[in-house]
Amino acid sequence: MRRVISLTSKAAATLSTVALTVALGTGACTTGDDDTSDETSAENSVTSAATEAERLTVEVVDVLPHDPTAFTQGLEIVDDTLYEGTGLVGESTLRSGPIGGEPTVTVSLPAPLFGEGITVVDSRIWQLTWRDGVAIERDRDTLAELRRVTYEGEGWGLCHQAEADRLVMSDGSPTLAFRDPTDFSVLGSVEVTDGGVPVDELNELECVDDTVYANVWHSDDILRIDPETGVVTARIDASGLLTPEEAVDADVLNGIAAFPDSDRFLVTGKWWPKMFTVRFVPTGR
Ligand SMILES: [Ca+2]
Repeated sequence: MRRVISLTSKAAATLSTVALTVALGTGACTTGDDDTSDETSAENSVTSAATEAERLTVEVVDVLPHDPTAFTQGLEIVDDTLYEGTGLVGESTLRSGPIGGEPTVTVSLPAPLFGEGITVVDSRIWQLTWRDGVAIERDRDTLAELRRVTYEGEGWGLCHQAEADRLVMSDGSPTLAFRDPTDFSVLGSVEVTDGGVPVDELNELECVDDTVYANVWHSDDILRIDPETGVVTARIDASGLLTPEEAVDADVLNGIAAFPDSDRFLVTGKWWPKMFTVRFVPTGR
């Protein structure tokens, strides 16, 4: 059964960047002069920084259980296995297992480490920490710690671009850093902008081919980003997934994992009781 989540004003109300709200305006998709722009295809990605990002919403395909005690900071699917990193001092973990099932492997991060984004790189996993300046490399199967490297600044989201063979890392600012997946050294960076306005608080990331998706902290928005230019090509409204009752004990949306070779994504949030398999579709469909 499919259920379409309609666009609400909630996402706009929770945008952390006021200037961004102004830049976006209040209208629907206005990527051209065509009056039928509401039907603009998701495939017609915007390529110019001067053009407004496409407006998309989520179509729920399936609902799966999620550990409501998991303060989700990283979510990724590889070969039918779901990897989830969680945060908070003394409660941080990395876990792996079947999608929608109980984790089969769980490891804890000792205090004072505060777990953040994760990503799989071949047989290894990188796990960030928030303000500890430490990235932990782990064995993908056992999740056992292999080594630690240090970095400057905060760690938020992380994903791996296989073709470019580089990590993409967020730190709460509008800047995405590119890092070497072997030694974690900085290879470069890009500032993310929407309509020319920098977008900060980029959080959990997901790399899909040459595109990067990012949750925006304190909002229900997911951004589709061209990492070469930093341009936001689509803004996806993922509000309304939880019922008001479910949302009472839940924190923000955070966690996006692409199903391999599919147009579907798994999304969840911190302390959310559910995960949602969704497709991104044009608003108003
Ligand atoms: Ca992810």
